[in-house]
Amino acid sequence: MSEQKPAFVHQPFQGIATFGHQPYCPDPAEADVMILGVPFDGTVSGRSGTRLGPRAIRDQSLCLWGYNNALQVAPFEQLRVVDGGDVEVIPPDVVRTHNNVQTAAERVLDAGCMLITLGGEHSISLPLLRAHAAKHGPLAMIQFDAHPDLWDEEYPGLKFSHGTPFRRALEEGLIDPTAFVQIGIRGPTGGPQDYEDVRQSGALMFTADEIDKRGIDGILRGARQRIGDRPVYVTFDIDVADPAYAPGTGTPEVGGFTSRELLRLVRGLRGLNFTGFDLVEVSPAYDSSGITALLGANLVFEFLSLLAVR
Ligand SMILES: [Mn+2]
Repeated sequence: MSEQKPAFVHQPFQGIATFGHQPYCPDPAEADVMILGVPFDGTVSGRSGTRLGPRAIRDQSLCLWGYNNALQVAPFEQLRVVDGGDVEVIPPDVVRTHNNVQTAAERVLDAGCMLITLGGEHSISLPLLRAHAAKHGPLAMIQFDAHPDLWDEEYPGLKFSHGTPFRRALEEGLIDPTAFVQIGIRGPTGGPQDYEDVRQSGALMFTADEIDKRGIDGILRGARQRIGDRPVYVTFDIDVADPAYAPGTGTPEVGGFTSRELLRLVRGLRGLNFTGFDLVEVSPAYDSSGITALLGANLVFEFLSLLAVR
């Protein structure tokens, strides 16, 4: 018999709060996957505070460990995962902050390392998409979100904010509109035009209500059909979850998904040709018992598992 491994003692609250207790390492050449934080909330229109998101997610990630029984993989054993720290942000300057995010992301991708980014607000997906599209070409994208984030302008004359990233991404040719899927959209909008804009963008939109009509498997079937084997970026706004499961976010909308539904939706993406992930809009000041950040940390564990099972 081979020598038995020593019993693993899981001590969540010992040591420095890197993501999932993985080593801090700013060099992507040393890793398969890097976790980066972007503590930026300079453009939010509702409740601010997502700059504290990466830290809260890291805190809650300390309990993550071991084997993912649903996907049958141990991501931290299968992959060299490192925490690369945070991107430098300039709170009042969205353009310079976006440039820093893009530069940091390109550095990771150029080294052949996968990137999972913790926000921060949703505007940061734009520079992340720029970096990923520079490597892979126009991307398929799955957006988990209560809001389409496709506005032209949220504030008159300002093109970059957390309600506009995917309009800009479409204009810049970063997303292939024929392989763009939104899941979980709901809540009041400015008028019927907002949903009409989504349809005209080419996106396949699954509103939150469609889980009752199509079920989780129906949504997954539709999404997978749209995406095929194209390189796909996944952006996950925590407000896709119901506020009962994720109160700690800037723009909560009632009638959202449960944690269990979200885990099934994410796990159901198994086998897609992933290029990168982000998880945004966790705002700890409105959280209760850290449950929003805990859900965020667990979703990142699922993203890692999806990368590990490929
Ligand atoms: Mn969003």
